[in-house]
Amino acid sequence: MLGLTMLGAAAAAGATVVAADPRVARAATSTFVPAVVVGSGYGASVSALRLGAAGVRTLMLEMGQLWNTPAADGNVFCTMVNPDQRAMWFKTMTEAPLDTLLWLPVINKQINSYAGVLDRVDFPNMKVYVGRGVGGGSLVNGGMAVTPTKDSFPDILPGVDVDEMYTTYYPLANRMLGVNSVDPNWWNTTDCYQFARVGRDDAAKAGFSTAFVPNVYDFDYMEQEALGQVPKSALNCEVIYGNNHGKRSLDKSYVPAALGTGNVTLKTLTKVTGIGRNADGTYAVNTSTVDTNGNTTSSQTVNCKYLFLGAGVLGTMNLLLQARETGTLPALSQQFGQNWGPNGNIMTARANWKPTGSVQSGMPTLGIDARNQAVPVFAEIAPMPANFELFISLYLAITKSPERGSFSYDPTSGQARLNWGPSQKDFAENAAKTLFDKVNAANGTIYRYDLFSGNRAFGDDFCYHPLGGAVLGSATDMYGRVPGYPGLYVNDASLIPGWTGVNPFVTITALAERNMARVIPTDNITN
Ligand code: FAE
Repeated sequence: MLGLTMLGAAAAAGATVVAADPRVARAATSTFVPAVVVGSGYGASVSALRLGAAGVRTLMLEMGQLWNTPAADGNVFCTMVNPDQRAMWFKTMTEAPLDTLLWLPVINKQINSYAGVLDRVDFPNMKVYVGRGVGGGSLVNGGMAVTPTKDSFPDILPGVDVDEMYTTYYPLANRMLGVNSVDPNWWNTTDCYQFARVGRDDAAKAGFSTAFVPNVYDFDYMEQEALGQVPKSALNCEVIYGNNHGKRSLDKSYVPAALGTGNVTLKTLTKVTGIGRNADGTYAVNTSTVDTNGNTTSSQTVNCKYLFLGAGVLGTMNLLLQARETGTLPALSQQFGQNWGPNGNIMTARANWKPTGSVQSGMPTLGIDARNQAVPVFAEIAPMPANFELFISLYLAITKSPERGSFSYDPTSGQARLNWGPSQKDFAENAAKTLFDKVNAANGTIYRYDLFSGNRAFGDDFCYHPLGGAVLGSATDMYGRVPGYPGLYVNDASLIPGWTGVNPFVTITALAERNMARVIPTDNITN
């Protein structure tokens, strides 16, 4: 794997002298670039592309690595059934969401500590999964690219122009991300979606309909995998530790488009450790660069006129709360850190007596659509690829839970800490249970208690979809601008107040596109 990588034509220009705010601890070396984007996930890569396309010299800083170099086994990523150090971000054990199988600790494996692709950040009562590397969550996610129903949108992002989103920004996001749909004829006959057909039939028996969902995985490629014509990825147990083929993650869409403008530079394995403001109104961005073993190789302060935070909810919260509480950005409002939600995520599994298939595509294509219920639920029918028959029906439910958490700053660790109480899972869990109790009753099946530690039927203490903390129109203005700090923007999942009704990345992307289309011309963002 690459160590430090600088890509793109527009390396940060030479040092510019600024009158330093004494509260911002500076690195020995400093440089200036007009715009800095923190992170390289959905919000960040949209920001970088649109800045670059507008001619603004921009530096993208990503703490993970660029995943483009095969390791000794010839593959960039490892599989889920045979994980190694590439799986996790500086962990010595993998942390797959299912703890055990038949109560046996056979799922997670010991690994070497390394700058791997999946991270799990643990807080009391809630563990948050995130992707690490160029492309952020797009590297590890299930690729489900779902546009919410127009009716539900006012509840998702109150105050945002619905028509503009559905006529302009959702179509743009879908096009840029390379969203495509499975051929229903192929889906109906292929072995690798037997688990989904069983899930559909079981739901129908309980009176629930299902809906196909698009994906960014190339379904033509998947069909060729099934025919044995190309190297397998979705059909080779690859998802949460990365896909070697087939998936249009951001490092294959937005990020090369941003670099292709000639104005964007990407620096990897480089973490932003603190932000502050200089006396001349520019921002000071402190960075630390590591090698793949975690050894610090350099540190630098980058000064910029425009600072876009796209570090994902946890990364953006860390930077903003640290800045507010240590006084480097003291005027940040108390709204930063509020209104966090896990998109009502609950995972559960049923013990099926019908075979669900020994070969399962890692990419989900179908959801149980109970969005018209008193408590709306959209339950993705998830694969559990293992290369042998498990008789398991697995689901990730997205429920409309009103529960919200908040972040506070922990001065000891220098990190934002998520406050989420032990009973805050209950609403979402009850909504999922109401639905799956009916599915079980209609099919003569029961829950699996052997997959989540502590004999639990519900994985209710982790989420894949963290949302909120810097909510649009509350912490920021309606376009992600940070009040009191001209030139400082938030543009990632932190803007969305806790729930999107479906899987969130198309909404994060569309919203980021909308925000950039407004702020670049209106704020006269130039070099
Ligand atoms: P995100 O993609 O998280 O990117 C943030 C980036 O910033 C990361 O690359 C970080 O390494 C980097 N970063 C953080 N802090 C710093 C720092 N201080 N300095 C430099 N870099 C930093 O942000 N969503 C769907 O819509 N469909 C799915 O099928 C789906 N499946 C998922 C499955 C899994 C296992 C996971 C973990 C997530 C899944 N998601 C899915 C959620 C989706 O990936 C997530 O909502 C987005 O990735 C969030 O996008 P952001 O732009 O907020």
